[in-house]
Amino acid sequence: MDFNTICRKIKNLEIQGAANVAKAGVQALKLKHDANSVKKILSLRPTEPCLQNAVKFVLQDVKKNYPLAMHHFEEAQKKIDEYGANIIKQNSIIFTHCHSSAVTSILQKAKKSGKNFEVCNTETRPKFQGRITAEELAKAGIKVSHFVDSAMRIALKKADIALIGADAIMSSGKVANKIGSELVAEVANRYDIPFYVCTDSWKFDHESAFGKGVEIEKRSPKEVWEKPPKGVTINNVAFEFVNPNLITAIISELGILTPETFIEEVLKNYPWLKG
Ligand code: RUB
Repeated sequence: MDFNTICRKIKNLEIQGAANVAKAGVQALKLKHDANSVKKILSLRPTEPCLQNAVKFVLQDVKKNYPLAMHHFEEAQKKIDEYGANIIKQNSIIFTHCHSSAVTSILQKAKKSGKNFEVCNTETRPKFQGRITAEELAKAGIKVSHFVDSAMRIALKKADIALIGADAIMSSGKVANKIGSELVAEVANRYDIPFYVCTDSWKFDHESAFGKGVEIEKRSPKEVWEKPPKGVTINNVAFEFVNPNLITAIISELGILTPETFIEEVLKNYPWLKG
């Protein structure tokens, strides 16, 4: 793919999910890294710290660090798969929302290692990323029950654990992910269902892009309602924060850790993410 094609696909969500966006972003960076191109890449999904962090890392030395960044993503996911697949119990039900490559990769790994389980997932309006999840898992031979978003409580009540992805992890331990994620967390807590966030730790946002006062990404109203009646304002909020006290643990390449310990470990392992 050429530079402009990658940028277009990130912008219009043909490439979606924080990790895929970051990987595609650094591929674009490898092709073009003059000041304007860098600015363009960073502007595609401005509230995705994984993209921002990966670009920052690669820009230090494009030739040397591009392969290192790709290697990081690959190796981190292998570890996330190991840790995550271990917590999937035989004959259990897993709930997930939206499409997270970290989550689907864990589930595929668990299936390959002989675990038998079922997944309940929600369609995730307005862009229906839940369908990508359902399709991917079904192709891997995993049984999937698909629900409309407003049936989330019913779907979740059936589950033994909930797994979601992350777009950003703040220094406060708050996790940003697709709209609906804190609702999942609150319902899970109400029914004592363990709630895990599955993520590459490069999604840590030291500057806390959202917390800095930057608004959470609001996408086009047209995604929700093509031609709404006059007087109706569409609020297409794409993400929300999950409070750390609702999170059982964060599953990353650094292990299965509470949000607080996760932040400590990220800063220990990747000091360059601080600045
Ligand atoms: C996708 C989304 C995903 C995270 C994590 O939103 O919220 O849960 O990005 O994904 P969108 P991953 O479709 O708007 O990008 O685990 O693949 O990084």
